Formats: sequence, structure tokens, C-alpha cells
Amino acid sequence: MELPYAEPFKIKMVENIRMSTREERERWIKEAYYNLFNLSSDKVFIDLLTDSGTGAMSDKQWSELLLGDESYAGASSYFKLKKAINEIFGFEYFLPTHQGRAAENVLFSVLVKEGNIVPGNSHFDTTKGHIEFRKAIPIDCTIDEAFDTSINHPFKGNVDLEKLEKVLKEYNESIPFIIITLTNNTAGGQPVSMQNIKEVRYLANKYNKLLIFDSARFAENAYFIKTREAAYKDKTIREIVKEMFSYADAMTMSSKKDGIVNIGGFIAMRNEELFNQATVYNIMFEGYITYGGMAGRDMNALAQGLYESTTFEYLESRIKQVEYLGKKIKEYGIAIQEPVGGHAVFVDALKFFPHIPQSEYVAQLLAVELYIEGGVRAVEIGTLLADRDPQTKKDRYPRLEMVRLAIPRRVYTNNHMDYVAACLKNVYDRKNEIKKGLKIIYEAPILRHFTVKLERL
Ligand code: P70
Repeated sequence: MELPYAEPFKIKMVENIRMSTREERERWIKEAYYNLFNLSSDKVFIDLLTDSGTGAMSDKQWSELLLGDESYAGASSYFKLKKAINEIFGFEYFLPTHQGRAAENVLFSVLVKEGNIVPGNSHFDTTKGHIEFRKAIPIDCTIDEAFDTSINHPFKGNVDLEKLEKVLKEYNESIPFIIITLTNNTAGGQPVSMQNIKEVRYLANKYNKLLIFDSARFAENAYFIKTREAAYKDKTIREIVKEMFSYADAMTMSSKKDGIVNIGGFIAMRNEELFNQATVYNIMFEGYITYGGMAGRDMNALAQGLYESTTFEYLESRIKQVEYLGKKIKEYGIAIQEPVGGHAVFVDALKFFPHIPQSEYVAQLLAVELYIEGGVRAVEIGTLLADRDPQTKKDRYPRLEMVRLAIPRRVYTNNHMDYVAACLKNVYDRKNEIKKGLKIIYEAPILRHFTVKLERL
């Protein structure tokens, strides 16, 4: 028989987690104003809030911490990371930042001006936030297939080239760059094909625009290219990554995902002039060029993490685990974004609660019920996250209203996945007893989902 996949690692250290009672959870979530970000982690049994900064480092990464060089300027750790970035992505210049949104802040301070238009494929919330904060407008050019969870398309993260070209023609003068998010987080951790990347590059050249990659989950994207795009099946992950980034002018990176570290980010680019301009803001917001918001030890661990995350064995076990959870949930008749993405299973909340209107924050409601059911913490990727329209101040209803079960890297076992799926099934079985959703009683003017307060209707 064909041998099943198994993790290419064994476990050397464990962290105990504690189960609570349903009564406790009902009280805690009410006290947290039905916002899962407000729960202290000891009140959570399985934490699928995010795959960001929550991964387990390897023994090699932990040993790199001890070798960190904490010199303010010119630390060997900086050069180690510079070498890794150059070898893996092919970029000559780089600036460390404390995390992904800081990379966006620095790079967009150079590139984004009031009134600009930035086309891309479902800009992530912090990316959108940094664009809108500068009074510029992100335009989503993701393919339509991404917005129907039941359509099985191998590259639902793709940019719709017709939509993109239309925007490029219409707003040509106002566009500083095109941004591709790899994988497309908001659409469900969905990959972008190499073919699509190449075609976007072609349009970027035609209209003389920079092409930037928001690269948080670049390695998972490369895995999908290898396994779904015939021409790449015999290439290594590193070869694929090199080619992907050969089409980009610059990248922003949240190292907390495919860097498999707990904090960190960076910007990398080909052009010296852009590097010099970004350096000014990096020094102002983040820190000096050779550490920019990161400790030397963390740069060391990141360099090692980048080498580990770009191996096929690691990616295969990672993505197969996410797929395993997706399959289980589907077997219970629950609608999810298909095919399952790289870092998370996205549950279609509008199909889960068809009797509750989207204006009652159904995905948030589902996340709350899942927590009450079994102490599983997920996150809403829906109307709360979509924020209000900056002009009309009205809620923006996204085409996808989802609950994301993000799987931390190398942290949970498939028994945990079984448990999560069972919790979701139990909520599904009692869905008709849940008749009403939630309403907002407090919200911040931007990125409101982190601090929003809600109550039950
Ligand atoms: C996530 C986190 C962060 C992110 C991203 C992409 C494609 C940039 C960033 C910013 C954010 C999050 C969401 C819900 C709950 C907790 C955390 N994504 N680009 O989980 O990077 O966080 O390092 O500033 O996905 O998807 P950073």
C-alpha cells in the first residue's frame, strides 16, 4: 500500500493545555464582549486564532538563538539573514522590521500617496489598512471563482487579468504598484499560480508599474505550484520560490508565518534607490538598518526557519494536516472554502447559518459558538474584518463571510484536528437552536476587529 505521510520531526518538549467547562466558557466569552481576542490564552484549549507567530521552532532554530549577535550595527546575525534572503528570494537588498505590517508601513511610506490606487488580489487587512490610512484606495482584482466556496479551482488566489488591466488603464497615473498576496489569505489561504504571476508581471511591464509580493505564506504557495502546476512538478521548492520572486521588484514579509518564528518581518528589493528611500523610514520607525526592530538572535532563528520552511517534506506534512481537518469537516456536511488552503480551513458561515442575516455578524457568531462548544478559538474573516467604508461609514459586506481555523506550524496533532472537527459538528447539529446573531457596542475607527465589543441580540 501507499505509505501515508508522517511528520518529518519528533517532539522534544511539550506545553500543557487545559480544558475548561462549558459554564466557564459561556461566562468568559460574555465577559470578553464576544470578542475572542479578549480571551486570555489559559481560557482556550485549542488555539486556531492564527498561524502567525504561533509555530514551534526546531532545535536548530533554538540553538541559533544562543548564537545571536546583538551588536547595534553590523551584527553577524544581520549578515546571516541577508545571506538567507539572497539565496532563497534572490533579492540583494533587505531591511529587517519587527513584523509584516511594519514592513508595509515602511515601504508604503515611500510608495503610497494620497489619492493613489493599489490593485491586487484581496489585500490583507493590515495591507488595506496601511493603504487606506494614507487616503489611497486598494482595488481587489481576485478571480470571481474565489468567492464561491463550492467551486474547486486549483489557484483561487489568482489575479483576474482583465480586471487588473481595466484598473491599470483607467487609473494609470495614480497607480504606484501592483501587489500580489501569496497565498491569498482573505480568499482562504488560496495559492497564486506561476502562470498568473508571470502574466501579472507582463502587465506590470506593459504599464511600467512595480510589482510587490506580500509574501507571508510564500513557501505554502510554492508547494501548491509544485503539486498543482504540471510544469513545476519536478522542480524543488527552492527553485520554485526563486522563480516566483524573480518576477517581483520587492517583497514585504511577515516572518511569523513561513519564517516559522514568533516575531519578525522584512522588506527586500532589487533596486538600490528604493532601498535607500525605505532606509530613511526604517530608521525612523523600526531601528537601524542592520536590526530594524529585531534582536540578533531572532534574525538567526529566522534565517534557519526560512531554510526549513522551503523543504518539501516540511510543507507536505504541514499542508496535509490542514487538508485532513478540512476533509473531516466536509464529511460532516459543513461547507468550507474548496479546495482547502495552505494555512487554514475556512468555514462558510452564511451556509452554516442560512437563517441569520449577514448584518448580525454570522461568522463571529459561529466563532463564539465554537468556543463555547469546546474551547476552540478561531477567527472571523468577514464583516467585522472588512471594516466600514471610509467614505460612507457603512458596514462593508464581503462576498465571503467565513470562520478561519488557522493551524499553527508544527504545534498540534491530528487528534487535535479530530477534536476541532467534532466541536464544529456539534454546533452544526444545534444550529437551528441559535436564532440570532450579534451587535456592536464599541468599535475602533480602523482595524476594528481586534478591539470590537459585541453583545447578543
Ligand atoms: C493572520 C495575520 C498577517 C498578515 C498577513 C498577510 C498576508 C501581512 C500580514 C501582517 C493577522 C491576524 C489575523 C487574525 C488574527 C490574528 C492575526 N496576518 N500580510 O493571522 O503581518 O501580523 O506580521 O504584522 O496574513 O492572518 P504581521
